[in-house]
Amino acid sequence: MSYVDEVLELVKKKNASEPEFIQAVTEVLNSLRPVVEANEELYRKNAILERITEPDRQIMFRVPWVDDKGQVQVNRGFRVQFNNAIGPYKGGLRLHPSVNLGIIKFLGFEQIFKNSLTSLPIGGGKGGSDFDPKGKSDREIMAFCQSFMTELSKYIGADVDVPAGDIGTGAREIGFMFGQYKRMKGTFEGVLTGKGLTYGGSLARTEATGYGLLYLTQELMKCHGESMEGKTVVVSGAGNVAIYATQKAQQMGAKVVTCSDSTGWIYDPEGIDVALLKEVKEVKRARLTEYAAARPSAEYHEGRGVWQIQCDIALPCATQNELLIDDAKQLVANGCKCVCEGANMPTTIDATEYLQQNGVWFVGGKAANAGGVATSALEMSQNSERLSWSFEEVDAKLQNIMVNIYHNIDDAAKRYGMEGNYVAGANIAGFEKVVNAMLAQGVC
Ligand code: NDP
Ligand code: 2IT
Repeated sequence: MSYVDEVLELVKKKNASEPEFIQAVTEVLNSLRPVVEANEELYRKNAILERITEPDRQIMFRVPWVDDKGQVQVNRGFRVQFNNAIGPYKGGLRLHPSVNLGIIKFLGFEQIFKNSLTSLPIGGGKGGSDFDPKGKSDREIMAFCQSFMTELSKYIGADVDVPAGDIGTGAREIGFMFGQYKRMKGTFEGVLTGKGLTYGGSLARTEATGYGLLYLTQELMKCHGESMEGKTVVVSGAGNVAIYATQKAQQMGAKVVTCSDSTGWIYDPEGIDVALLKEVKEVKRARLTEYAAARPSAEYHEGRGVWQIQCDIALPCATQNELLIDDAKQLVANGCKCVCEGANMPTTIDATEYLQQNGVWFVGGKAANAGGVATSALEMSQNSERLSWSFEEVDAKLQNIMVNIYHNIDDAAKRYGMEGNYVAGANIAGFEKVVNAMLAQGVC
């Protein structure tokens, strides 16, 4: 049996109840086959694949908090510190009722390769809780965040592990958590990113994931002799990534005609009104029905359905496994040319393969959504030097990083005879740097 197959078997056996983690590892290891085969003896002797698929540590803890009725509630908190070969653990905190250890592990595992691709010194980690922020008052959110950070503060630090936002965790939650960390530790340090601008946050971090996704997509289109101008774009999600992806796509001259949330989706043939979407989602924290009610050109549909709309470019920006094989078939049938993932693992493995086999330019989240964490690393740099850079300076660095990521993954795919396979290119380019660092640092 090949080394890759051996380790895949082992990972499946050891993590049998974690389907998302197995999915993420299967995708990565399968695409690393040519690199592993070229270095099989060295990697096997050093147990590189066993080590990279086993987190340094996984922390699970109770999060008790009191709701507005005086009732004590209990959630489960997680932090998976996966790999710090190239820098302190770095990755977001997801607050969503679906969160479990397997989901946090898949996200932490992907973060290793994504963070490596940014070219900045950050390792891979992820955390969160099965807490559901929906419908909670600001006081309840604060009570949860304070309790969560009371325990998490024991394991993180500006040079140890630097969490940030993800689904359900935005500026409000980061603020409450930062305040509690400061109380627990008595130090004002860059222990979280995505902070408010008045206490160490970076300009352009809010926009960075969505903007970065479009900078990479634009470069991909350019390298195929195309531009964003006049293209029809379908976006899923209506959160941080989706909103700023939509905004940047429109600034580039494309028309974004959909968005979605956990209950339904919008088709707006005149183009999504970003100011209205921001008002509904960022300010009112309301359902998309409110968007439809305020916008005569928009249709609201219950359930899921954005992938059935005709488009040139599809940008999944909501959550994992939201673009399935039938959606991939529909996209291809409708003439979609390009799919770039704003979310983490939104496309299933069979859907990814179908898109690739049918000539769709497909860039996975590890490359396409790396702009968020890259800008987090820029926030860490600013915190370290106790300075703040202008929006233009951060945005220019972000653009540069995303263009470089595209060329690095394209080159890595070509080096291994897989031109156009950006999934393999991203995994290989991300892996090479981490492996070099692991080998240099010995058995640890
Ligand atoms: P938000 O919480 O801001 O938004 C998430 C959006 O997706 C919401 O519109 C939400 O609907 C929808 N959604 C969430 N879960 C589901 C579900 N199970 N089914 C259908 N819709 C769902 O999160 P982000 O925009 O920050 O994150 C979106 C994706 O991007 C995630 O995969 C995240 O890991 C990834 N990502 C985020 C980065 C960041 O910097 N924030 C960086 C890189 C990747 P509703 O409004 O109803 O809650
Ligand atoms: O998935 C991701 O890359 C994020 N949620 C952002 C992580 C970060 O540390 O900014």
